[in-house]
Amino acid sequence: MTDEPVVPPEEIVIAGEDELKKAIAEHDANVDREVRRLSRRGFVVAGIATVAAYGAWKWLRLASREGEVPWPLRRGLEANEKIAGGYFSTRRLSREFPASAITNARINGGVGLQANYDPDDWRLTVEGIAGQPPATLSLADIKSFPRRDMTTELRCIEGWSIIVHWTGVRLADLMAKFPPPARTPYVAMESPGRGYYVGLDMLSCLHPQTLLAYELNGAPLTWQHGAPLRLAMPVKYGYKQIKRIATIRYTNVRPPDFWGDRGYDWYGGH
Ligand SMILES: Nc1nc2c(c(=O)[nH]1)N[C@H]1C(S)=C(S)[C@@H](COP(=O)(O)O)O[C@H]1N2
Ligand SMILES: [Mo]
Repeated sequence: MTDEPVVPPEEIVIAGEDELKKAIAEHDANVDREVRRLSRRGFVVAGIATVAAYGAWKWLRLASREGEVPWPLRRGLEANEKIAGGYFSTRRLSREFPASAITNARINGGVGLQANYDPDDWRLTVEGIAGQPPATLSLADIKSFPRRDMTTELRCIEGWSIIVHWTGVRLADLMAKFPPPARTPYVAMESPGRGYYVGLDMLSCLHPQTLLAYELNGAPLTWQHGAPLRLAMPVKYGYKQIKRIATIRYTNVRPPDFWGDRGYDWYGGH
């Protein structure tokens, strides 16, 4: 394979990005306040970062349907949550790699996936669109948006990383056609039946390297990689990159997150 020059994607200019940042910070602060309210009710905690993270987790747990899960302390990730929220910029790009850097794909995490499904039956529902009922899209509808390619790192929090060539459409392009109400801070994504689910901040969703991907390393996604459509989001760890997305929902309430509910940092940036 000959190496193409690595061209950075063109910038996305978000009208009112600072305002949106403020809205996300305000909503995050509400989560932290709720956390502190709960922590006053007798949680034993060490340090403000732990208070916030534990509370946020507790708060998210209340909204989750999962059973009791022990709380693994992950101080590094708790610090990460604060940093990721405060300093994120859609202009800070993840590194892109030449084709020669692509590594073998790995499969990790099959929650919410099944082998025997018919991609023709698949639809994506977008909920919470400003002033409009939910939109239902087929894969052909998704492919009508401009095709984007990128070769980026997929980093799993378990300690491995691979270089992947992704093809898909920018989430920001889809969101321009189906816009959220102004200053909406969060986006929830779910696999069919909510088997797997992630919560994302709006700025990360508008990042130019956040793709709804339908191909991996030049071939249509296999079911293990999340066919027909999954998130490719190099600014976040793998656990945020939900496979087989069925629902995208804009929301003012910080959405629960499958691995967030199990103790990982809600932002999951790196
Ligand atoms: N639906 C679903 N999406 C998921 C997961 C999962 O279990 N179910 N695992 C996540 C994790 S932890 C990682 S590291 C990546 C791995 O993507 P890959 O299997 O395509 O390498 O998928 C993410 N998306
Ligand atoms: Mo992962």
